[in-house]
Amino acid sequence: MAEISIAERAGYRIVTLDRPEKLNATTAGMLRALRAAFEDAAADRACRAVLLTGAGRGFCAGQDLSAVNTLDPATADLGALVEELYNPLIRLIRAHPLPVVCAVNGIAAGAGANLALACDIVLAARSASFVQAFARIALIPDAGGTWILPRLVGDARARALALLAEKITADQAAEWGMIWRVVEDEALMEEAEKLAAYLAQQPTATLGLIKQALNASSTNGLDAQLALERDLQRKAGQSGDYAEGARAFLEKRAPRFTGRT
Ligand code: T3D
Repeated sequence: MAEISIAERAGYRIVTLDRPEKLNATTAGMLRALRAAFEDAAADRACRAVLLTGAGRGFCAGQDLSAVNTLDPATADLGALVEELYNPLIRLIRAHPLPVVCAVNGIAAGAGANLALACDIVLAARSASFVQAFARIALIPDAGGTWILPRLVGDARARALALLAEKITADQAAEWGMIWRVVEDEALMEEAEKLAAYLAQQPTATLGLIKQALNASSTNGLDAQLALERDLQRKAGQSGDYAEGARAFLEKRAPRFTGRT
């Protein structure tokens, strides 16, 4: 069973984690389906943004822990699960050519929190919360958490969040720069869809280049980053969308971007 649902909209797709009775805790099937959904979106020329959210009262409670009863610590290899299921998904979202919006509708725990934080623009409902739940069950933050958290909130806060596994509110997450914005619960999906629809009309190929540059900046020195900006700007400048954007500005009209290079 896929355990996600996908809704088509004009120019974008909504991917919904769909196991509400378990707060959308992830299973192997769900993680594989998610990966396929992001790959399909990247391959579809009509799709120019992706919106990820969760069904029900939670966004995602992290890895489904129900299989732990059959776990044999002597032979367990959670590293294999992380390598096969989480790592490719997180890499895919970070490097995705399209902008990925996340609407966090409720609790985002463990890998569920880090799945949300891997997205490009994260909105959260005022009642949502985030918890790096891993240490409570004697695991380390995965799904990119140890990489992305310190970059978003700084080392001191990342350490406390990971070591204490304390839940923080959406307001606190926004104040710390962990997410983009908090919106009232009842307005979350409307705002998130508005954002995805807006992005879907922008020069999306260039937005993909912007993501590429920002991703590289975490490991590049200034010289390497300047060289990358030169190369990516060359690509951006050769896109029809640049010509259209500049022409529209001069003609004092709204641009009509195609999202192609
Ligand atoms: O394979 C590996 O383990 C490696 C990868 C690890 C990645 C990870 O994500 S590790 C972290 C796993 N997640 C957690 O530790 C969080 C566990 N859940 C919670 O702490 C709480 O459920 C929440 C704080 C998220 C929400 O609390 P609350 O009180 O709002 O809801 P609840 O009553 O605890 O949960 C509602 C139902 O969802 C409940 O089922 P039931 O009793 O009504 O049938 C609960 O058991 C289920 N549920 C919630 N989280 C999980 C889960 N079932 C399985 N796995 C879960 N992670």
